[in-house]
Amino acid sequence: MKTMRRRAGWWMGGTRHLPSRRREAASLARAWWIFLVFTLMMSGGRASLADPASVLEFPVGHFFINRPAVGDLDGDGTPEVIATAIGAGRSGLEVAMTGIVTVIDVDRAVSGHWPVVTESQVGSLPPTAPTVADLDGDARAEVIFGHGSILYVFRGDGQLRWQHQVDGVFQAKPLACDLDGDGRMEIIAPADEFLGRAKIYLWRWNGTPYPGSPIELEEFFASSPAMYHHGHRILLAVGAGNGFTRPEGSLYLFAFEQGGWRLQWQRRIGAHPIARPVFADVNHDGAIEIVGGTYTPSVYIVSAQDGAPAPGWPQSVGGPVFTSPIVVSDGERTLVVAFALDGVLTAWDQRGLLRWTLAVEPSAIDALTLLDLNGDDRPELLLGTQGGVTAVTLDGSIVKHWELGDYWMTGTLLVRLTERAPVSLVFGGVNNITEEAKLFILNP
Ligand SMILES: [Ca+2]
Ligand SMILES: [Ca+2]
Ligand SMILES: [Ca+2]
Ligand SMILES: [Ca+2]
Repeated sequence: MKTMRRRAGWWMGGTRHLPSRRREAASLARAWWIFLVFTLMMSGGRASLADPASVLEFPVGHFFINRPAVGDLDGDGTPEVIATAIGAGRSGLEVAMTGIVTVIDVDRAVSGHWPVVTESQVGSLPPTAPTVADLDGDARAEVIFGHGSILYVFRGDGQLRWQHQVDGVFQAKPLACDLDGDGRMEIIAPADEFLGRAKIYLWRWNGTPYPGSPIELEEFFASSPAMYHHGHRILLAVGAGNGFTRPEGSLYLFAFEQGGWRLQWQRRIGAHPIARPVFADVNHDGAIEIVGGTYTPSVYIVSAQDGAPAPGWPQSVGGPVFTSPIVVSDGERTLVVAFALDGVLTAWDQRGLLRWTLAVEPSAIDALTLLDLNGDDRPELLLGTQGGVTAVTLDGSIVKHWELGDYWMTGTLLVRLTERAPVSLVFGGVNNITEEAKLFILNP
């Protein structure tokens, strides 16, 4: 089998075997990790496979790393890789932590002021995953993220452009989107408020508050928001809940109309719809659905029109669903794949009929990415696991596992680092023993 041959031919120096010991995956600290790593669904791509694989590793902090982001920070036409992690080490009883943002260019030294370190925040909250977008249209991307109660916007050269402090805590990856079509992007960032109400803040590119900001939700915690352009309207979906021990939770749908957000509907959905929602026409009827996961644990699909559950949904799974489910369709057949905290991947058809389940590592708690690894025009699923990265076919079998040592990996990002380069897999990992955070660039 082609894939097996490739697997046999793959080798990398210094690789260790997957540890047989499985730490208590759901320890509180790890639960925070899981809770905080919200990620984007990736669109499909194609890699050219050449043996052997090579891997580059860059130290970027300690204890925690988010799924990296990519963007052209200096306007030279090639992308840089951006990672947010915890910056400060632990010393004695110190609990204040900084965030650190590191920028990597694989070909040359990065110019500018990177890495940057944020102000200390009390408690061990890590920074959010970074959003990289050209806010002001000068062809140089800005880096946007939250740490503690502060939202930061850095220019591509690492100079602080602006920052804002709020009452709540930023824990979900912000969004950047041109809401009003003026060619400059707005920022949408949810902030959580324990025993209060989560708020969704909106700012213009230059840091001035957007009219109608913030939008208040009823629950404490908000998921990373998802945006969808529907004709001339922009839809915003966000899940919200009151933590892991309380049953309340809602999915909200807002539409951007006449310069402001209007609530279309709010739907009670399980306990804490924590995975970032996904817009997709799951059943090919031309009407959009919203797909997501909850802490309950379940996977839901509802109509974007009114929030009504789609026939056959929700479906129960064996553990909380922090990772956005992925919807794959070949035009006729649709597969909805979700990953739960018990380490099981589950695939259903659009009506919720079970297609397959597959047990992988329980620590794989981040994004699912699609990549056509072997060029057969059917994508494979890529996911970060404890120890490396795993590729799974849409039929539910593991075709490849890259072992990278005793690290807890984030989800993967597919990046063409230069115009002619093949696709690289970019992801973060935290060492299980030393707690060092690293950025990995794997050329498969
Ligand atoms: Ca660049
Ligand atoms: Ca810019
Ligand atoms: Ca705008
Ligand atoms: Ca539909």
